[in-house]
Amino acid sequence: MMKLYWAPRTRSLRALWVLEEGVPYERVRLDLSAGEQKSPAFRAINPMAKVTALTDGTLAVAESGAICAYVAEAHPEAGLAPPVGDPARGRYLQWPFFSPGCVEPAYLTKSANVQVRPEAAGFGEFDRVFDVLEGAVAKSPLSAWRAVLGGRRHDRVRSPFRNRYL
Ligand SMILES: N[C@@H](CCC(=O)N[C@@H](CS)C(=O)NCC(=O)O)C(=O)O
Repeated sequence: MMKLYWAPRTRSLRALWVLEEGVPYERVRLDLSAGEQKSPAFRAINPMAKVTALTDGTLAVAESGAICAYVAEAHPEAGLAPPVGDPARGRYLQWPFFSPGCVEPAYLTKSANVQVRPEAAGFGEFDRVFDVLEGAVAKSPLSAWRAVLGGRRHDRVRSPFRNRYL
């Protein structure tokens, strides 16, 4: 059985959400304020000492986007991702990379008031990131998640998930 190491109000929510869409798994909650993410036992799973991480038998995967992709591939019967060869797969792969690659550095540089040349920054500039995101969402309110979930499970995104984990 897959085990997800998580903590509330963190990036682990991405992986938790995908698992909640219909894959059997076990949750292991870490207390970040107590430093449980820095324990030797957890560092053996994720040497970055950060949530989130997933184990599946003897293998371990870290990085929330990678975990989402791993879960979808390990459980094709759950219909979480467009199969290889499906034209929807391109957009499906785009969004898990867009968050750590564009959204997070855009927020971080803005909140730290750091100026970067748009040509040098992978995310360009803050407003461009959110224009692109809003454009995708405007096409269809759930388009990003539709992409992530392969257009099949979007009817379930308003599940009790929010109340349980946010
Ligand atoms: N790129 C990683 C980010 C992991 C990350 O930054 N985790 C934070 C919570 S959102 C964390 O564990 N912070 C606790 C610490 O650094 O001690 C992912 O997407 O999984």
